[in-house]
Amino acid sequence: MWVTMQRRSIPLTRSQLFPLALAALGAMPSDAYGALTTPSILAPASTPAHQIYTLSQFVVLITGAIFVVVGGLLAFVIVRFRARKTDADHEPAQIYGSAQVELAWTVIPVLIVVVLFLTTARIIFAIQDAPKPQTAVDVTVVGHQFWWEFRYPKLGITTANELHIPVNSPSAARPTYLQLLSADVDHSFWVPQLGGKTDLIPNHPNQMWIDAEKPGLYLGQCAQFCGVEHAKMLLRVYADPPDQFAAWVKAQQRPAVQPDAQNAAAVAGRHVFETEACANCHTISGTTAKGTFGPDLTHLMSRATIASGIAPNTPGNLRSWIQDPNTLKPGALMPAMQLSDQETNQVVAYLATLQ
Ligand code: HEC
Ligand SMILES: [Cu+2]
Repeated sequence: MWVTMQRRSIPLTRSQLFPLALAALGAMPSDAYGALTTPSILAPASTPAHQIYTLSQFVVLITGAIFVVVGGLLAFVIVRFRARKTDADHEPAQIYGSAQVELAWTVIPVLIVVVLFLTTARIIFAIQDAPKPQTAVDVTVVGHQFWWEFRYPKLGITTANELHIPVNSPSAARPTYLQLLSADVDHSFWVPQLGGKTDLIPNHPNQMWIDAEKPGLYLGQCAQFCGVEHAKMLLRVYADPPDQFAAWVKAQQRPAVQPDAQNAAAVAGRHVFETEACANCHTISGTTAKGTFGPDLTHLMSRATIASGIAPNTPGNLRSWIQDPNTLKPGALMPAMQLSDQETNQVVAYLATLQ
């Protein structure tokens, strides 16, 4: 998806419209990672998403029936009572007031609205009040302009932009409970296949939960305008089978890899990183870098993308990013650090060791 997103043209081109149209038809193209290129509300893969989808089908059914009845009556009246050449040229009989008809067109819509309201409220409470199992994974999500911080307080992990959750199985429920916070302005966490939108509001913690039913990558997006780069604040949620999730947790809990003394560029790169301002904004565990303004880079190389899903995590993109983040993501809140070419190469060599 981000291949399409890197293009900056605002009016949708035909090639961009095509996947959208396909998605609308229910035939949804997927990218190399097997994720739907257009995150779709029509392919739920989590309990809350299924409940929302079922509710939306019910609402479409009722509103569709209203459309058919109203549209049908209208078409019938237009045809049946159209002006004819043989019509007398005086007005037809005018009828004023009919208690029965007026009562009907007031009471029936009120009943329909009450039914829609009650079913919606029932689903909202069913999702919100679902009991939290002991085995649930807790994640604190912090929205930043324009990236996501993910902390697993019980597991002692901090990462960014790519959330890993265990896949759920009916025999061993393992939902993930998200505590949603914001470091600056309003953001909104939305991974359509996994659940509804929930806002991240400063000083107002919100909660939601998700439980992917099959392993895979689910894409999402910040769904609340939060500044110039809001559109490039993408979300990637990896639902891992239990053993893979356990392995990921273990790898993330390790402190950062120390660069091999043989790798002179990486050793020099670490020095540049620790002595330049990088260390004020980024954390790399086991070094003097303890900044929290930007993403934790301790296991940078375990992520497939950088800068909130906007570019693949390759040495080339890391280099462009460090030279000037604005080339990849205009408006990003990381300054161009004016490093020399040599320093940039060293820093990239160091970052590339951070498995
Ligand atoms: C003023 C604070 C600040 C400084 C200084 C800074 N960064 Fe950043 N950095 C950020 C922010 C904020 C982001 C997230 C930007 C976004 O995605 O919108 C970021 C993102 C990154 C990323 C991508 C991380 C990811 O997982 O997506 C890398 C790599 C990075 N910075 C490396 C560096 C290096 C190397 C330096 C020093 C040469 C540096 N940064 C200096 C704030 C800073
Ligand atoms: Cu946002």
